[in-house]
Amino acid sequence: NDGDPQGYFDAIVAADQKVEPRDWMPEAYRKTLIRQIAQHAHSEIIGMQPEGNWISRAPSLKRKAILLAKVQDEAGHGLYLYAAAETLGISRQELVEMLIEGRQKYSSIFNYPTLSWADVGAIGWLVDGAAIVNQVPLCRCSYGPYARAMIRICKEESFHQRQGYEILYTLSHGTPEQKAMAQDAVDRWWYPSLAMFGPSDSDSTHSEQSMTWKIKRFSNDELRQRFVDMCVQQAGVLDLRIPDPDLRWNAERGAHDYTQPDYDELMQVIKGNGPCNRQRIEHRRRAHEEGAWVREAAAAHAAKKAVAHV
Ligand code: FAQ
Repeated sequence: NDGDPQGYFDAIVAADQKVEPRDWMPEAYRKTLIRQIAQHAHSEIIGMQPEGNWISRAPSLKRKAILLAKVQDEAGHGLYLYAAAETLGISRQELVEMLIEGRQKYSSIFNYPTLSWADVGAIGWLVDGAAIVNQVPLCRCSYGPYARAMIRICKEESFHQRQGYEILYTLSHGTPEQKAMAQDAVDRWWYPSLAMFGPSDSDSTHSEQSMTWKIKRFSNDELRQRFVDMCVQQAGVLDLRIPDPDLRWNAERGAHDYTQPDYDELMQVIKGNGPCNRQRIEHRRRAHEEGAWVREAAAAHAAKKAVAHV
C-alpha cells in the first residue's frame, strides 16, 4: 500500500474493514472524526449535569443509587471517547479547552433544564433512546477505536433507557399528579429529542461525505424516523401521549408521519442561545479549574514513579 495510500484506504472502507490509528487516512477524514468524537465525548460529560441536578433529590435510596450509577456511566463514556479521539493525534487537554472556550460543540439536548423528577425518566426514555438509535450504527463505523468504544457504550445506554422508561411507567401508573408530571416531562422533551439527530438531510453539511466514508451509516432523517416509529409503541405501553397532533401511521410509507422539530430553535441552541448553555459551560469550567490540583498531583506521582524505575 506504500505507493497508493489513498487506494488502500478506499479499499479498506469499501470492504467494511476498520481503519486503525496507524493507518494512513485522508486529513479531512481525521478532522471529521475528531470533530464528531469530541462532540460526542463533550455531550457525555456535559450530559451529566441535567441529571446530576436530581441525584440529591431522588425519591428513594434505590432510585438515587441507580441515578448515581447512570451519571457515572456517562463520565466513563466521555473518557472512552476522549481516548478514542486521542488516537487521532489530539490531546485530551486540547479537547477540553476547546469545549470550555466554545470552539467545539456538544449536543443541543443538554441545554434544556430538568424541572421535575419525571424529567429524569424522560431523559432516560427519550434522550437515551435517541442516543441508542443514533449510536448502534456507529458500532459499524469505519474507524476502529470509535466503533469498538460504541459497543460497550450502547450496552450501557440500553440500561439507561430502561431505567428512564421504568421511572415514567411508575409515574404514569401512580396518582393523577404523578401521571401529569410524567406527561409534562414528555411534552417538554419530545421535540428537543427529535432535534438531537441534527438538521434535516437537505441542510446537513457533513452527512454525504461521512456516509461515503462509512462514519455515518444512515442519514439524520432516516434515524429520526426510526426513533419516532420506536417511540409510538412504547408511549402506548407507558400510557403517555406524544405531543404531536399530526402523528399518524402512513401505510404507504410503512412509517409514521410526524411534525418536524423546530430547526431554527436547534440552530439557536447550537449557537449558544439555549436555556442553559451559559450555565452548563460555566459549571464545566469551574469543575475543570477546581480539578487542577488532582491533575498536577497525578502528574507529579507519575514523574516520581518514572524516576524510581530508572
Ligand atoms: N447538537 O452536518 P450535520 C449522549 C451540528 S447522546 C449540537 O448533520 P453530523 C448520551 C454538527 O456538529 C448525544 N450540534 O453534522 C447521553 C455540525 O456542526 P459543525 C451525543 C449539532 O456530524 C444521554 C452541524 O450541526 N451523541 O450524549 C447537533 O454529520 C443522556 C451540521 O450538522 C453524539 O454526538 C445537535 N443535536 O451529524 C449522555 C453522536 N446536530 O461541526 C447523558 C455522534 C448537528 O459543522 C445523558 N454524533 N449539530 O460546526 C453524530 O452522530 C453526528 O455528529 C450528528 C450530527 C448526528 C449529531
